[in-house]
Amino acid sequence: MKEFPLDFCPNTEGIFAYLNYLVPATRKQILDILIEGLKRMEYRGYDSAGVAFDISEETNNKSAIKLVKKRGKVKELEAALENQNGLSYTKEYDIHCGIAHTRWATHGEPNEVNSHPQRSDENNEFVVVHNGIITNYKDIKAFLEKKGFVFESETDTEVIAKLAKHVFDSDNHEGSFREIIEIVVQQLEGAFALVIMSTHFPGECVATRRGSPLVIGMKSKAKLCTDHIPVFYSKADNRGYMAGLAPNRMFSESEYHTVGPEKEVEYFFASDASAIIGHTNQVIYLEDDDVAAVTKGCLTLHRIKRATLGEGGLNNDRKPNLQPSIRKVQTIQLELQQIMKGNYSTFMQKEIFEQPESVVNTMRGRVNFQENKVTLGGLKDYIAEIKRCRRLLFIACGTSFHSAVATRQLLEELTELPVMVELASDFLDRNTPVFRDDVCFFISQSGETADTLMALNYCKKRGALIVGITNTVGSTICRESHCGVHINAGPEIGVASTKAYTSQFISLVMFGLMMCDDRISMQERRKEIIQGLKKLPEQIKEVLAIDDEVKKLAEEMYKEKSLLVMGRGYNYATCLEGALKIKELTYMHSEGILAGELKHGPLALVDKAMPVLFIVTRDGVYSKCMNALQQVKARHGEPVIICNVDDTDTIAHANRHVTVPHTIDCLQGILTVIPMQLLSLHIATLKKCDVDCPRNLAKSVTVA
Ligand code: G6Q
Repeated sequence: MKEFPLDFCPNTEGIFAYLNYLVPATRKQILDILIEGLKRMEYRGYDSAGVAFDISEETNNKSAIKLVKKRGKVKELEAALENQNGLSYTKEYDIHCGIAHTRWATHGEPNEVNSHPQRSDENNEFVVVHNGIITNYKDIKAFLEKKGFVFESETDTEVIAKLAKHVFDSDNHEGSFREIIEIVVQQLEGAFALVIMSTHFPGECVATRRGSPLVIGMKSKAKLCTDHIPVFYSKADNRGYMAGLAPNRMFSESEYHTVGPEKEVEYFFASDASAIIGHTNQVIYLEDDDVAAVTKGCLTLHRIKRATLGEGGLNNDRKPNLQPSIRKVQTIQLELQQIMKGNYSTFMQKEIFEQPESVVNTMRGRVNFQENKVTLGGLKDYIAEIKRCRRLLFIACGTSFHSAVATRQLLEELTELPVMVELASDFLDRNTPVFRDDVCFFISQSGETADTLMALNYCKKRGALIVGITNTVGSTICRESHCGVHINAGPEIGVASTKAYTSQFISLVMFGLMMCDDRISMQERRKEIIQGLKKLPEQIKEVLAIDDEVKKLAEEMYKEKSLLVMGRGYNYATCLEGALKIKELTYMHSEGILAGELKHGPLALVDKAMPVLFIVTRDGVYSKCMNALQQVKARHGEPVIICNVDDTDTIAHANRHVTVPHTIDCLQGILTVIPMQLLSLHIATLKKCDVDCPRNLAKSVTVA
């Protein structure tokens, strides 16, 4: 399976683990808690899920762990758990550890084998759930394969479980669970948060993190013994493996108790507090390289190296930064709902307001603003072939199609190649001729849209080079492409696409810039565009700041039956995309109209009663747009105008207006689309429509 090089992968998976100690719970209750924990993190976006739990009851009390994993949504996993033959759901456990995970594929496509938990062997001696990316997993995998381990998945995570077994077996089963995992994590490079359990240490678990969040919730009828947890320091021995405990003797592990010896307690481990807050608000946030262990109900924290000059750096008075030897128990105040959507009322609103960050993630590691260079890792091996191609075809559906319309003019300019932009369904209906020296781009947020995928297969069969532009790692379009680009917008939950559109738009602009990086005549233009990209995050924030003005517009418009959205040139795509947003969110008729086409028919629609929204910014077609605006006004139209800040000439023609910052012509569509996203959101809210799940629509149209 082809993987695009990942310059940056949003860390969105979900870890959840539950350990009850002297708190009786039936297997059903335990599994419900694990599933509920995953559901609380569904907003993070994922493509598969899995759990691991103890089945020593069914194995005549010989410690054993069962894994159940499913591709797809948590509800599929839940259904699979309900149909496990031979498992008792009423069996009660006084002590039990279970771990669960929702996966957002980074290495290996979304399927059961690649889902977490990942295991050490067929006996599930060590099973682990992991967020993040182990960057040196291939070296570790090669080392373990030499030791006779046989890998079953394509994941990086699997090396963690197998390495734990290797260490356990190498130490003749002497070390504690925590010491084994401390040795394991010292071999890992990259970002991770993980929770691991083992048949050798029933009722125990170890958790650690480096660069990926992990929070521990504590719940007990008994009052917590303390409002902080001491950190025990261990030191690495000369074999790179653990020696005994280090000098920190503030507390001895055996003496220290979170809630007192032999007291009932429950622990919850999660990627974020949203999965815990329903159980307890007493939490500890692990810090990088903390290792948390629960043994006999007691939670202890450990660090492998005390902070040295190099590790913790220097504080203000230039003394070594020694991490404090405690972690405070904190009380989270947030309500669950607030965490999942932040302070936003809907996921769509959250995703609109995430755009200053998502555009940064899209460009991260790809645009060098100092040297005005652009590198898309997933295309660099193919760019020479693409430069020699006969033509570029961009094929997509809906909003993704609009991102291609938005960048067509710029791509023609920068590549000097014929550029075709096609709706996938129509492209297939026409049996469009495709040739071996064509390069076909397939743009898809979900990477699963049936029409787009069928068009991809149609072009692939005809020998064209296939380039995927998607937001979903491991998606079918990802896998079926020869190469491609991840837009890295982060998971988009709202059915109506917003941040994916602007990230697709920018990804295509970056492609165009890459195509002409060696063209002397284009260096000035390239530099202007790259510097324009650099300003976008702040300019997007400026546009988001007019949300209240847009809301007022929505209050004046939401009872209307139709809305015509007009513009041309670089803003034509915004008209199409804005009209689509209005349609799919508010169920109001809306139409994107090319202003140059007005007198060829659409002008007949214009009168005093017909709502018109006109997008006009200071670019090469400004005067033509002003002519069209005059035509609308002459028919007693009363256009709402989206124009540039300080464009007093245009504002003079407007009945009402909102303004956006000025940017380079080819990027203006990123800023003019945002008022349209906000307008559709506010009208939908006023009309009490379901913003995140509009009627009749699905987030990914996987059937043609
Ligand atoms: C737009 C909708 C829809 C979507 C298409 C293509 O707001 O989300 O038009 O853009 O269905 O979906 P993909 O981008 O996932 O292929």
